[in-house]
Amino acid sequence: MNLFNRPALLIISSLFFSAFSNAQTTAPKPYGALPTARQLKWQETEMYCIIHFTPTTFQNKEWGYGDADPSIFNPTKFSALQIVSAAKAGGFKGIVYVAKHHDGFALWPTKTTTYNISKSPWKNGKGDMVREFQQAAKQEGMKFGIYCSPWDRHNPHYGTPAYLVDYRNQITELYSNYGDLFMSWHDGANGGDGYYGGTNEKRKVDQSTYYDWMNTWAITRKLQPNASIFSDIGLDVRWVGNEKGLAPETSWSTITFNEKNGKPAMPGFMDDSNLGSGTRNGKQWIPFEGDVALRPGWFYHPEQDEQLKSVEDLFNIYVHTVGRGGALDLGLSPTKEGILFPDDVERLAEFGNFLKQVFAYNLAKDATITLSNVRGKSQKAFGAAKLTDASRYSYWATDDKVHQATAELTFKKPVRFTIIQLRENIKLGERIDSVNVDVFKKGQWINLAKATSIGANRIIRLENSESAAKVRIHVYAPVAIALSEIGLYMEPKIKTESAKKDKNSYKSSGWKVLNPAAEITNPAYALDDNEATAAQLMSGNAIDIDFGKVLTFAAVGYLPAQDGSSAGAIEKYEVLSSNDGVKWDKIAEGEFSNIKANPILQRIGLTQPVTARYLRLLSKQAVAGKDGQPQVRIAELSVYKK
Ligand code: FUL
Repeated sequence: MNLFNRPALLIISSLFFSAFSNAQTTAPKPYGALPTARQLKWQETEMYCIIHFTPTTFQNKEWGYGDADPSIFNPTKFSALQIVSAAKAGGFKGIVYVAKHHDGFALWPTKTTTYNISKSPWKNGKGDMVREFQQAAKQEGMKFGIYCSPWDRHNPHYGTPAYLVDYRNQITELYSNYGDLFMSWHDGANGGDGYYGGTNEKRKVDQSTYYDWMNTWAITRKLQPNASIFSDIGLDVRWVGNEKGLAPETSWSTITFNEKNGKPAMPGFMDDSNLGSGTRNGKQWIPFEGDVALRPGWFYHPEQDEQLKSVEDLFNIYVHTVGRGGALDLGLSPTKEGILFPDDVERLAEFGNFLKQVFAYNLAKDATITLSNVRGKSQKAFGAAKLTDASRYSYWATDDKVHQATAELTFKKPVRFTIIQLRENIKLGERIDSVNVDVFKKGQWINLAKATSIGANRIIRLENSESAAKVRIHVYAPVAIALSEIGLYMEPKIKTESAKKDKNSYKSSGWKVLNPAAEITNPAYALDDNEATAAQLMSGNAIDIDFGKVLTFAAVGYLPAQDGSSAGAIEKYEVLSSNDGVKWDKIAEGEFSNIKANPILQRIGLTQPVTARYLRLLSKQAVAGKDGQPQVRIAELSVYKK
């Protein structure tokens, strides 16, 4: 060989290789809709708490009507720090404070309405709750966000253009004076009856136009460019479609919002059929938030002190929210004293500790990972080490033409795990269609689990722990893969707290439903102590019960159907009692606030105990179902001694 030709050969070959590897070591082209920088920060937050503490707390209601006297708002032990630090101990990274709920009472000294905190006795009218929470969040190193309800049951102008001016001034104040916000939170519960300056009437708004959201949100963007805008159809974050904190198995971070009656979707005005699932290859990157309260309701109710979610409930919710590519927004409810109930503080700490234990060590770090393809053969840029470095944005990538590939994890000895965690590098979009997780057993690969919609985070939680020395992740995508993390974790055992039954509830054995058979289907289901079944009123609007003997009761309970649909849930009710089943006396009436979004047990406290043999629950308004569906559904009816 001519020695002189060697350098030339080297140059040619290195030129060839660098051209080749350049083509292969550049990042894959982004795919589909992409998150903005603001949304990336939000995705990284993963868990935050929303705090409801307004005069409604003092009324023991879920929705204030707008007529509460400000003098009732007077917490005696208020400590924002106690609340915020409990959230932090739970592993949460931010808080959203409800600066104004549907009752219209402003928790900060605003110029926009006299119905505000300065009229309360708390701190002699010199207090500012929004400031208190902002400062506590700052002190604890938590992010801070604000919820200002668009629906306002106090404002006399609600329903007219003048209210929109007030509302915009409110968010302008809130977004100008309380530092950098990570979230701007609105909901879609709008219009209905209320106090409205003493007129006590029903005001309906056209939710497709009334709030002129695009221009209203322009204020948010200008004043708080880093705040992710949440609503049921938010600009940055969407609602998951229920208040249970549960996203469906497949939940894409991209979505195409469906138009309704030819008009663009707006908060409270939409076809909500794909809120949970999102849309594969949807037009926009708008991942979901799952909101759910630690207690059954968003506000504190002493009768719910024994109904806190357990650590298992909370972890299940975590897996169905954070573990499905969205965020968990957990509702905290301070008591009238202005602090969290001690059990709530304890439960948050238990949950935070549990999470720490689950994710303490990624077993995948102990594996040798073999990849079926590595982009440009560049282990350094896109190889196995990227999969366990706990960085969301470093990633294993395949060549452009390779749309399915495997990552094989081999351990020196079998490892036991209950959780498989996967993340995509979402800066490059939601690329993966699906994955199969296989384990090598008795000489062959066996499928252990499958998943779709990976996105920012996907947690597959196994029902039973699995032990294997070889685990394979098989990934399928329409383009090159960009997977950033593989995690295997073993969760510790949880002490299961059994749900406590209300001791004050009368036993329903021997009770009878009196309605004629033609009116009601499965009447006994309303009294069978089984939450999974429901009696259905096919016509008429009342259910009549005979206790078989005279009872003295101080409260009545109504549980709407628990099958995930709120159709047939009573929204406005009357309760009547009778001693002969002929002459009836009204003993209570009112609304079951928020029952449509959160169909939980409703407890009606009577002004004084009633002694009677017969009970009637009358529906004056119920959540409409599809045509032909029952008018009213009743999973359980109960009465309580206290
Ligand atoms: C809903 C409201 O109607 C509830 O009262 C609660 O504030 C929840 C977080 O949002 O839309």
